[in-house]
Amino acid sequence: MKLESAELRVLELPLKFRFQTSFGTQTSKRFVLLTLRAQGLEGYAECVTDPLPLYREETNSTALVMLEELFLPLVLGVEFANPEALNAALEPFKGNTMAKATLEMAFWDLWARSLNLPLWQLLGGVKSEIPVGVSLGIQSTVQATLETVQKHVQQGYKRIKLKIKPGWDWQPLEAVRAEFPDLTLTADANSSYTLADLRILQRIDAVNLDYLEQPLAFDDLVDHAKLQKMMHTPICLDESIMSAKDARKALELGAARLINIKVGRLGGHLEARRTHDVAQSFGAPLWCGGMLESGVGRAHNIHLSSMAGFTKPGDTSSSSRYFETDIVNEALEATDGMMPVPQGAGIGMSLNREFLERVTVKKVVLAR
Ligand code: OSB
Ligand code: MG
Repeated sequence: MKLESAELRVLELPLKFRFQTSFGTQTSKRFVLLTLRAQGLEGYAECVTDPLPLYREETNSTALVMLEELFLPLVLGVEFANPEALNAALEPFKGNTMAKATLEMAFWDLWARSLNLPLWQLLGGVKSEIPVGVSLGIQSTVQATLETVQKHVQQGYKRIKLKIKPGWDWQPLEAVRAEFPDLTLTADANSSYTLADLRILQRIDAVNLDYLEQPLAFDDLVDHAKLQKMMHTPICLDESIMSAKDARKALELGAARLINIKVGRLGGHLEARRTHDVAQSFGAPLWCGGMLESGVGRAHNIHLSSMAGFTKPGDTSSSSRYFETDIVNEALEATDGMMPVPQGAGIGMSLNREFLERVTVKKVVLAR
């Protein structure tokens, strides 16, 4: 199909909670939404960057520049038979995987709509509902942590993940474990430790976590491999894995025993699928991460999670947890920890236009 025009919007949605991680605190979600148009149809995707380069290097601003000045001018007016063909056009350019993913994912949505098929089917998904967990930000007290864990356990989430940082790690984890001995519990450090913190990491090792997510720096596979040898708890890598090749190296090196896939971090669904296949070839479990996405990004994550290798609960919890009003009309709500995979064409989402206008901070239209 020939891409006719594109619309980039910067949106800002208030979050229902204050989300604190080892790298910062946010009370709203500011992100780039891309609409691609062809044959009277639209395809949607959102970029997983944030305003600041705290998770990885890319930001909303760098993604906007790359999309507006390089990637979109390159593809508008051009005929692409399938996502593979589009990806080949982006392939020579280094990095910028979050910006690339935005374009690739919107193309998948558009292409699936043109074939009148749900995205999950084109990706090779096999499930009509997926198990989901929840990622809970750093709370101000242990008591508040216990209360929010209790609330989400009652809502049926199949795994609870606590954000941790140096100075706030064994305290909440040991308290939650004491109160919930059988809970599937994990922790995400977002790169905030080094091997010098070994004694604390060994104390965390005794909590019986299902896995510990990204304890060390994003660019340090070697130290993760050293740490994995000193811990029983499996290490799961998130920030470190930007490609299927990264996943292969991490698993080969023993830097991780499982992988968190985020399609928006990996450059798109094709690379996410290759990463899925690499993990499967190592017998490594997989799960789908999240970046506090609106209904557009969330739907992409859910479609991807319908593939067979996603055996552990993802971070794709109910949209209503995050936002009072979402930019999509369709609900994305889990019941007893199971999220249904949308069945409409493409990602199966339509935009709430009136609300979209209200939360738009900036808009750029490109045509060829
Ligand atoms: O590390 O998984 C992460 C949110 C923003 C940036 C990084 C991460 C997260 C989450 C939230 O853990 C997952 C979600 O609920 O979308
Ligand atoms: Mg993470």
